This record gives sequence, structure tokens and C-alpha cells, in this order.
Amino acid sequence: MNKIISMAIASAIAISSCTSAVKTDEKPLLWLSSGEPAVEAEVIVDTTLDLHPDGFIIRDTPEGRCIMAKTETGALYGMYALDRMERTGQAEGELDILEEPSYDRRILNHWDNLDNTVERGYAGHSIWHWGEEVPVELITRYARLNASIGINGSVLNNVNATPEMLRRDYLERTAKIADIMRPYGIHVYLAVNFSSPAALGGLETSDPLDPQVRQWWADKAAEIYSLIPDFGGFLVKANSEGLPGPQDFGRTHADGANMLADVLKPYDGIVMWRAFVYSPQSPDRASQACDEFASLDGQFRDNVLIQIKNGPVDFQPREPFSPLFGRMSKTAMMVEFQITQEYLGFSNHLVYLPTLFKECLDSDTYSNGEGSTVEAITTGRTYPEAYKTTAVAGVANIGRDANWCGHEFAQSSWYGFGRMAWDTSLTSEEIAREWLQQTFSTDEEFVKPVLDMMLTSREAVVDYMMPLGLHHIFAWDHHYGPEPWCEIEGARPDWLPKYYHKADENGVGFDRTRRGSGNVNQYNEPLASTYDNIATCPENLLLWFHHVPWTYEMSNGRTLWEEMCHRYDAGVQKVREYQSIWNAAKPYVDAERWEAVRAKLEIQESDARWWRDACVQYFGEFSGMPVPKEIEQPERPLDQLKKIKLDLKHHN
Ligand code: GCV
Repeated sequence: MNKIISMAIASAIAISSCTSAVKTDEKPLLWLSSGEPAVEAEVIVDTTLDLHPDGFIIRDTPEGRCIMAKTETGALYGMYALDRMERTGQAEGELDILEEPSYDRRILNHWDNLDNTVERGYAGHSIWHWGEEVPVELITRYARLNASIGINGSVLNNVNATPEMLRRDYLERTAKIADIMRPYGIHVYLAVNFSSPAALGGLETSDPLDPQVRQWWADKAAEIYSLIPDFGGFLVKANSEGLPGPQDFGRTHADGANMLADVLKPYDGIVMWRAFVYSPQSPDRASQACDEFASLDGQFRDNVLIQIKNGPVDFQPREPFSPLFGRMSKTAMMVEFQITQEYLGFSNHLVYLPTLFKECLDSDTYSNGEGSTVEAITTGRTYPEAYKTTAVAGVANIGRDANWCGHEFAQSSWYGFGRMAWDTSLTSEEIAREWLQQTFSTDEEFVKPVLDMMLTSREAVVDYMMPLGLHHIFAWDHHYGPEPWCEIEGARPDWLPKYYHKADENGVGFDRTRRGSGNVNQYNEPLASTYDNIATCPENLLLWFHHVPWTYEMSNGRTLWEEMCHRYDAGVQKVREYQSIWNAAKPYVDAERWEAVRAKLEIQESDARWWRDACVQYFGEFSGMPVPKEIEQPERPLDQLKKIKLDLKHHN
């Protein structure tokens, strides 16, 4: 024991000395009161412990409280955990806690470009400051925040990757960033462009089966690992939205992924190969990932993970889970969530996302009978042989804004992603509560109503934007605000709202039943039949799977048309409730942050009205029925709303 304690003291010193050099007077440390976890406990690092390398034990012994871990990173996680427990009133009494992460790799995906813009970023330019001096303090703060919630990986650049990313000078800079983050247990990964051998290396082809191409990638991997020995691996978007990929050379996704996996294997690197693929020719975009990937099951190397967006289309306010999660048993898969609010009002709307994450993770795929939830599959419980490592990704909502995420409450989705990736059994409520307590106040008079606001906020946004399974009726390209009427000459049909809502005088919604696109058949039974039957399809996904008559009777007795209008209005009313809750929260929050949230809620309320008024009037032209009298009537005529054109880009 003595021997272990002396090791522990040394390592605790090592940990605190590597975290103490940073000034704390700049960007706020959000939920952390200060950078270092200030806990009173003995820290013991014992490499012989039978524990996940990131795991820890917190235990009260007659000699006092101690944190035990197998690695320094595990010890750091234990220290942050105890710090959190102390600050949220959970550290009283005798402690005997053992924690190991649900996923081995808990990764943020930054869609940051080398010109420092951030694709779908709503919180300022890239924190990596490409081409400028490396911002050591900023990155240290970022690393601390991540370590405190268990995030241990960062993909630094946009999946729409430029081949330039693999240039020597960018790799050297990546190595500097990796050096800053290493003490916090964070590994760096890069998104790579599949054409890099030709575009950057000057080869004639990027065909994955060409020996010179393979050699080029092998040399590049050797170069990267010589600079960054603990480099995590590659993220690849291939043959998707115009990006190059193996299909350009008549090869499969497996050929492409395996070629990269082979060159990373000697260094323990992984390939995260995205399944976000769809083509304008497809009659149903929601079916395409399964169409292209399910038959490749078993053909991928064991250091490849297929990275799949939570839903089959694209991070909509509500989607069913992607059926691909239920279709592969010999291939490792990981979920990609979007923390940045591309389809949820950017950083103007208060939307706490762990409820959405949880809804996906808890969905049963029935892949191997009942209980094969997305969580059970991707954490490797359902098919352990297929999972040499497990991972989960979240597209970051982080930028240079003073508050990091653009909206004070958007921080809670970053926090929640990390906490849930660490422990999938935590509830959205537990996570929201501890975030509120650490970020604002532990006073229950404050916590209770604000917690309620957070927990209902995702459903509110679904209601005022796209209730009952409606999806992708956003304004063209930038995706802020409603444009269900959008028509652009020559545009891909699957980039236009009418492809998705299919409103006509008979009804609204995408028929994905066996009589329609047949997408329901990609789900395992009993789900396929449940979704196929309008009477058993969950109402919150009704218009996702069915084209429903306007006069269809809903379970509450209203017609579809009435229910749609009621939902739109309920979303608006909910935001007004949030405004009252926040007004009452004033005594518990500093003036600056209180005012920032108040101002954003004002925008959200106005946007919610915009959504409601635009959608009920637009769809009313098809239903031929008036907006029910009992709800608030639209203020501005549809013609006027159609004229709203925002000059926004899809990156900041
Ligand atoms: C990074 C959607 C977004 C794109 C994004 C793409 C993807 O289409 O609108 O900005 O590109 O998804 O996830 O690859």
C-alpha cells in the first residue's frame, strides 16, 4: 500500500504541475470553477489495477479519501469527478465508486476549415487559429473542459477535408496542438480527403488498390506518427456531397476504408468511415446508407468504425434512428451526433440536446432480439467480437466567442455529450441538473424551473419547427428559418423541402411504407410493421413514414390538420413560458449572462412565431382549412413571410 501511495503522490504532482501554468483570467472555464480539480484526496496511480485505462475508483478508507486509477488520465478523470461531486453536493457520506467509460473513444468533430471558418459554426471562428500563433492558453482551457467531462478525442478539421490538411506545415502545427492536449488525455485525429495522393502527392490516381497510392498513405502515416506518436486516426467523408471516394475508381467503401486501416494498424490508429451518403437519383434519401453499407458487413478491418449520423437523413429536429444500426453485426459502428445547432436555430435558440441523444441511444434496433438498442450495439455489448474499440462522436459547437458556444445554454449540450459518452446510463435530467448547479446556482428555486425548461426545450423546437415527423423544410442552404415552399431551378431534388413534405390536397408526409419507398423494411421486426401501419406508427414520426390525409383522426380526436396547427402553436407558447422562467431566474444569475439569455429567448420567441405562421399558412393552402380559432392566428401574411431572405452562409 505504502509503495502505491508514494507512486500516487508523484503522479498527482505530475498532474497538477502540468495543469497549473495557465492564467485563468481569460475565456471562462464554464462549468469548471477553475482549471484544476481542487479535491482533498490521495491520488494513487497503480498500473496493475484491473480497470479500464480511463477508469477510476473513489473510495473512503480509514486513512482518508483516495482516488485510484491505472493511468494518469484515469486519475485526472477521478479528480474531476470528485470535484464535480463536491460542488453538486454528492460527495457527502462514505464513497465507494468505480467508474469506467461507456465508450473507449469520446470524440468531438470540429468542422473547422484552414481559413478558420467553421462549417455550420455559430460561435465564431476556429479555436485552432490556423495560420496564426498557436493559442496555447485557449487550447489548454478547451482541453481542461473536455477532460472534466471525459472527452478524449478531437478531430481538428472539417469532414469536407482539403488535401492540404496533410501538408507538412499543417501536420507540424497539429503536433503542437496534440502536445498541448496530451496531458489532458486528449488524442488528435484528422479528417482526410480521399484524393490526397493525387491532389497533394501528385500521383496520377487515388485508387485505393493502386500500390503507389497505398505506399503514399503508408508514408503519410509514418510521417504523422513520427510527429504525433499517439495520433488517433482518420475520419473520412467519401463519395458524399461531391467529395471523392473509392467509388470514383470502381471500388467499394470497404476497399477505401481498409486501405487506410492497413496503414494505420501498426500504430494502433483507427479509421472512422462515414455512412453519410446519398445521391440525387435515390427515390428515398433515408434508405441510402443501408443500401450502400449493409451488404458490406463483415468486410471491414477491425480498426474501422462506420460513423453513422443518429438519424437516416441529417440531424433533423426529430428523426427515427438510422436503420443501419440494426443491420450490421460484424462491423463496428459509432453514432455521430450534431451538437452544433445547424437545424435547431443556430446559437439563437435554447435547445438542450442530451434528450435527443438519449432518444437515439435508447432506441431498440431489434438487431439481436429485444434490447439491442443503439447504445447496446455501439458500446459493443450486443456483438462484442465486432468491437475492438468503441466510439461516439459529436459535431462541436465551439468557437472563439467569449462564451465558447454562442449561447450560454449551448454549453450544456457540449457538457451533456461528454457526460453521456462517458456514462450512457446517466439521464438527461441528471446531466442538466449537475450542469446548472456548476454553471449557475445550486439553489433549487433556480434549478427546478430552469431544469424543466432544458428538458422540454428539444420538444418545443420540434413543435414550432417540424411537428409529427415533418423534416427538412428549412430555408435553402443556411437552414435558418422556414421555407417549405422553396424551389431553386436546377437544384438537387433531395435538397429541396418538397421532396420531404410532399404536401398536396390529399395530405402531407413522406410515404416510406411498403406501399411507398419501402424504407420501413430496413428496420427489423417488429419495428418495420409498427412503422408501416399508420395506426401503430408513433405519432411523433407519423409524417416521416406516412403520407397522411388532412382529415386523419389523431389519437386525441383532432384531425391531422388541427393537430399540426396546435403543435405549431404549442411550440410558441412554450418559448413564452421559458421567457417567464428566465425572468424569474434573474436573482440567481449574474447580470451579463442573464441578459444574454434573455435577449436570445426574445429572438427564439420571434423565430418560433415565424415558423408557426409560415408553416400553418403554407400547409393551409393544401389542407384548404383555416387555422383553428382556439389558437393564436398568424400575424403576418404568407406572401410577406416568403419574402424573407437571409444573407447567411453555411459557415461563419
Ligand atoms: C460538413 C450536412 C451539412 C453539411 C455537412 C454535411 C456532413 O449536409 O449541411 O454542412 O458537411 O451534412 O455531415 O457531411
